[in-house]
Amino acid sequence: MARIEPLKQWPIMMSTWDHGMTANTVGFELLKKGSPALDAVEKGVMEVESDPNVRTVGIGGYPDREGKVTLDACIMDGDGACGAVAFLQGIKNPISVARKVMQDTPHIMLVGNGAKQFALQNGFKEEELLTDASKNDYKEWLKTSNYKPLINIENHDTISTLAIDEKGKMAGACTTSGAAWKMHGRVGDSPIIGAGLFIDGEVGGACATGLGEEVIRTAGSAMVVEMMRNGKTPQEACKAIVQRIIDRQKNPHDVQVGFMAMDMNGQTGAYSVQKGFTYAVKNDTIEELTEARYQIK
Ligand code: SD4
Repeated sequence: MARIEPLKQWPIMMSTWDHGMTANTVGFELLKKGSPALDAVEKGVMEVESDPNVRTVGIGGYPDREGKVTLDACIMDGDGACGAVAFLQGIKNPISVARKVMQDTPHIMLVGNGAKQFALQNGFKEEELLTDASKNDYKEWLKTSNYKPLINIENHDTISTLAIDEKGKMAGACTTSGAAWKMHGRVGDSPIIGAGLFIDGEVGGACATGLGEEVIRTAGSAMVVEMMRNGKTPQEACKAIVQRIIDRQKNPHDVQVGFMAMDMNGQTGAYSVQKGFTYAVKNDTIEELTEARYQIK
């Protein structure tokens, strides 16, 4: 019997939150020109990192409780190549530093001063990332210094993105300023391969946004990809990990986590703990922003 080939929807790109539309526009243009998925995801999220009005990624991101903007990012492709930086200060585009770590070092992750030193040695410019808006918000926050490390509706919006290029290769990227008012030195899920992002070229990819501690605890993105390997659709796999996270909570209403996934055919899915998680998808026929299904009504 003739084998029916599944529908291939590539090139395709999907990215978290409303600013995912911006990342997709930049990345998809590259995909259409035949650029590799790695370029598309890097350049797509750089656009968001470089926008001071996006308060949760790159320059202009909310600072930690000491008033410092510290950035986390990682990048990965379907062959298992990956790079990451964490607790990086003074460099606007951590995703590009992560890519350099991937391509030019024998390591996967550099953190803090070491990551900064590596960036400066590789031609990245040091910049003030604390904008006037962030300074003002920090001053306001200092009045109460209410440290509530829960990510719910406000203070989040990491950009994570997955893309498949014209050759059918997948890559993904994830970049964030992390939880607002976090402890100095805190690193979330976003730069951790397997937590904030995971790609397996035989199966597909997944990425996360929201309360990073819960994503790390469940090895969230790696788990979604493994569930897809075992037969779940991207949507079913995202739903299953969200349910696992909810089952661990005393008060699931206090927590927001969202996952987004794509298989190697370009079939997409997303799911979140609560209402409000949006994601953008773009290919030749679709350009849309969708609110993910969620578990807690
Ligand atoms: C973190 N996961 O640092 C990130 C924050 C985030 O949407 O994704 N917000 O925990």
